[in-house]
Amino acid sequence: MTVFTSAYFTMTEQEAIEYAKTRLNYFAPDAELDCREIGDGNLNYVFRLTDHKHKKSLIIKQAGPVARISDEFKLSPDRNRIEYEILDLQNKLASGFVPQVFNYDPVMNCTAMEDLSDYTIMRTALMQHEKFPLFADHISTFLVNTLLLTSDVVMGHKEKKELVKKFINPELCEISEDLVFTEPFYDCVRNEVFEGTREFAKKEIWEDPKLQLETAKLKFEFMTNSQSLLHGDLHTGSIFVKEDSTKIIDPEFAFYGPAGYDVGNVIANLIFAYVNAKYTITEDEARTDQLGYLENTIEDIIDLFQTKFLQAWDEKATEQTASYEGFKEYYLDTILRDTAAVTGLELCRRIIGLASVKDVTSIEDKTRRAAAEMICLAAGKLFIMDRKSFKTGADFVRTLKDCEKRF
Ligand code: SR1
Ligand code: MG
Repeated sequence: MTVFTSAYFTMTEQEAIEYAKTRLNYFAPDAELDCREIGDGNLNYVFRLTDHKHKKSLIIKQAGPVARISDEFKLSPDRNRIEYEILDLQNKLASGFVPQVFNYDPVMNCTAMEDLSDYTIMRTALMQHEKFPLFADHISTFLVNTLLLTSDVVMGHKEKKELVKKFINPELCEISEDLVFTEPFYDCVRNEVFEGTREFAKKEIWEDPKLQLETAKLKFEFMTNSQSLLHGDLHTGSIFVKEDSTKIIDPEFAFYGPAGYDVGNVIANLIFAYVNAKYTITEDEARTDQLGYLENTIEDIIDLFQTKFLQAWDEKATEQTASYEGFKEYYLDTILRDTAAVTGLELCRRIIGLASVKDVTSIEDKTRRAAAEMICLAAGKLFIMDRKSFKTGADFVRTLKDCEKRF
C-alpha cells in the first residue's frame, strides 16, 4: 500500500485513486473510481476522479517541484497551500465565483476541490467564438469583492498585515517579475519571438529606452505596493465559464500587490481573444458580431468595476480617511492607471516572452499572426506609456481600435 503521510512525491493516476480512497472522506466506500490527469497549465498536475457508480467527481490538484513548462523553474510546492487558503478566503469574499475546496494536504502538497467539468475554460470557449453576456457583471463583482475587501480601506490594518505575511509568495512572484516585467523588454534569450514580429519588437520595444524606464517603475510598484490580495494570474485560462456562471480558478500566484494587476490581466486576455476573432473568423457578419461582443465586454468590465468599487467603498470602508472628499476617486484613479499599465505589460509579455497564448499562436496564416501580434504590441506600448489617461472602458477600447487601424 502506498504511504501518503510521510514524504512528498508526485502521484500517478493510480496513486491519486488510492489517495482519494485512503486520505479523503469524499467518495463512498463502494465507489468505482477512475482517474485522468487533465492538467494543461504550465505548473501543476490536475487529476479528475470520477465515481461512475454514484455519479460523483472530484479534482485533486498537486503541485510538482518544477514547472511543467520548463524545469528551469524550481518551485516550492507550498504554492498549493497558498492556493487552498486563498480559495477558502475568496469563497467567503466572492461566494459562488470560485470552486469549493474540501481538503489541503501539506505532505502531498495537493488540494481536493470541486470538479467543474460542466464548465469550459474561457480561452478555449472564446477561441471557438462563444459569447458570455454575464461575464462582465460576474468578473467585475469578483474583482471588487476580492480586491477592495482585502485592502486597508476595508480591513483592519493589523489583520491585513497578517494576510500579507500569510500570502508571501516569493518564488511565483519572481516568475512574474521576470516573465512579465523584465525579459520581454530586452532581447532576452528566454524570449520566444515569432519571426514575423521580431523586427517590430526590436524597433518598438527593445530599442525604446523610454518604454524600458516605465517598465522598471512598474516592476518596482509590483514588488512594493501591497495594496490588495491578488489572484496574481487572472488570464482567460484561469477562468471557467458557462452561460450563467463564472468560476475563477488557479490562484497560486496570489500575493499582496497592486489591485490593477488582476483587472489588467483580464482586459489584456480579452484583447487576445479579439485579435484571434479578427484574424480567424472568415464570415464578415460573425466576425463583426464577435468583435462587438468583446469590445462591449472590455468596456463594461472597466465601467462596472468602477461603479461597483465606489458603491462597495461607501458601504464597506472602515478606514477613517476613506470618507475624505476626493479620496476614493483618487484611489480608484490609481487602480485604473495600474490596470492600463498591466494590460500593456500582459499584451507585450505574452507576445514576446516565454509564456505565449494559444489565441495568437494558433493563427495559422503567418502574415495574419504577425499583424495580430503587432496590434498587441502597439496597443501594449500605449497602455503602458499613456497609462494615466485611461479613465473609462471606452478609453481602453479606443486604444485597441486605433492600433488595429495601423496594421
Ligand atoms: C513558468 S510559468 C509561466 C506562466 O504560466 C503561468 O500561468 C503564469 O502566467 C506564468 O507567467
Ligand atoms: Mg495557472
